[in-house]
Amino acid sequence: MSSYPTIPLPNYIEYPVDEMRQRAADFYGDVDRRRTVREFSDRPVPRDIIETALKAANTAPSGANLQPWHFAVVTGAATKKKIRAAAEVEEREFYAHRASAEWLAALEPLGTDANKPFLETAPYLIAVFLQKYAVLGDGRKVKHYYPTESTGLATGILITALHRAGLVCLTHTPSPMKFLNEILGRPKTERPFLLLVTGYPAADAEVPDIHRKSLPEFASFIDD
Ligand code: IYR
Repeated sequence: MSSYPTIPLPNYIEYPVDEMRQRAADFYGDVDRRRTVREFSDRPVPRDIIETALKAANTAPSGANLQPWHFAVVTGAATKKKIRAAAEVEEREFYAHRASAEWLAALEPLGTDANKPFLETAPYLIAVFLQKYAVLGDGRKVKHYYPTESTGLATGILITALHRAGLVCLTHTPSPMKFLNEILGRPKTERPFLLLVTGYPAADAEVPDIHRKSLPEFASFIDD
C-alpha cells in the first residue's frame, strides 16, 4: 500500500483576528443574499465562468479523496427539451398522485407545480451525478466512501461559487431522475443527485418571502 508523499500546507493564510472577523462577516453577508430562483433569463453566460465554478466544486472534501461526483453540463436546446419533457412527466405524477397531502401542503407556499419552463429557458442545466464506486479501465470497481455527503458538499460549493459570480440557481429534483442517465449517456453506476439550473434571473423574477432560522434555532455550543 503506497501513501502520498506529504508537502507543507500550501497557500494557508492566517489573518489577524479583526480581519478574520471581517472576512467571516463579509462572506455571510454575501451568501445571505442568495435566493433560490425559479424564473430565469435566457441570456447567455460565458462557459469559462461555469467551468471555474465547477473547479471550485471539485475542491470539496470527499471520502478518501475519491471525488465521487460527475457534473454533466447541458447547454443544447435539443437536450434541454428532452430533459424538460421527461421531468414534467415525473412532476405531473408527483403532483397528481405520488406526493402525500402533507408534502403538497409544505410546497404550497412556494407555489410550485408540474410546469418546468426554466429547464428550457436557463442557459445551463448542470446534472450532478453521484458515483457509489469508480469503474477502472479494466472493469474493476473501486468503492467510494460517503459519496452522498461528498457530492452534497461539492454541490454546496458549486451553488456558492455560482452565486459569488453573480448567477442564480435552482436546485431541482424531479423524482425519480433516472431519465437523466439515459438522456445524458451516464452509466448506470452513477446515481442522479440533483439538477442544478443556473443563469441570470428573469428581469421580473420574484421569490417567496421566506425567512431563515436564527443562530440559536439551528446551532448549539457545548462549552464545558
Ligand atoms: N420536485 C417538485 C416538488 C418540489 C419538492 C421540493 I422538497 C421543493 O423544495 C420544491 C419542489 C418540483 O420541482 O416542483
